[in-house]
Amino acid sequence: MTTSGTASEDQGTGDPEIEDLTDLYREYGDERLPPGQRETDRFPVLSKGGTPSVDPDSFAFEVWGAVDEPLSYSLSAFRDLPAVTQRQDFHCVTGWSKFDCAFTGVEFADIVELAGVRDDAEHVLFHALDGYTTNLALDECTRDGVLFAYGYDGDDLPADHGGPIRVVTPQKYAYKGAKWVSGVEFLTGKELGYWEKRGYSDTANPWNEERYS
Ligand SMILES: Nc1nc2c(c(=O)[nH]1)N[C@H]1C(S)=C(S)[C@@H](COP(=O)(O)O)O[C@H]1N2
Ligand SMILES: [Mo]
Repeated sequence: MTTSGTASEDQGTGDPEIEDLTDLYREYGDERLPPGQRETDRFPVLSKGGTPSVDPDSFAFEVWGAVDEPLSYSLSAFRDLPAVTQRQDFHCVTGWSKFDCAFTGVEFADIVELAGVRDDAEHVLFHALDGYTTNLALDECTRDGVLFAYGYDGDDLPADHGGPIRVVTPQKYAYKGAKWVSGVEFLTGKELGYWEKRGYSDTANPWNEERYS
């Protein structure tokens, strides 16, 4: 049913540059489709408000908090960082899942290295240009698949889907992936994000149906 394997033996698209992370579910459950989800071929847009307009020339991606080296990147500097392209699945807490999304971007773990994240950092709060925030434990963010993505299916990430940069979290419900992400704050103590403050799960594991808190 699913393809698996390393990038070099990729069977899904035949593109050796694309790393296949669609078997990541095996760590969490028996089925690729999490319980209570239905698969869709579309890629619906789900936002709490409208799509913010972003000026690519003044946009800055920032990293701050419990770090030795706070960072600030222009969009072009961010796109010059080492990047990966991964095929991964996308699970919205409202019940739809989209398989085989090809996202290109910077691995979260690379940002941890670049910023010199301190040993006492245990949590992360993502900040977005529409005022959205979402939180995760740091050790969840450094797993394979968590990207600051700026490409989708070989093109720039569309604005409705969070361009210029969004977070993707294939092992979590997609509200953990901030669209229009403007920065990431490393924290020693947990702070809840927008939906987490409104009753959605802090941990958000789809294979355990961790939808609400
Ligand atoms: N900044 C921001 N990020 C966000 C949201 C939002 O409203 N604002 N919605 C979240 C939710 S609930 C989901 S399911 C996904 C939807 O991403 P999509 O619109 O690309 O499908 O984005 C998540 N990230
Ligand atoms: Mo969602």
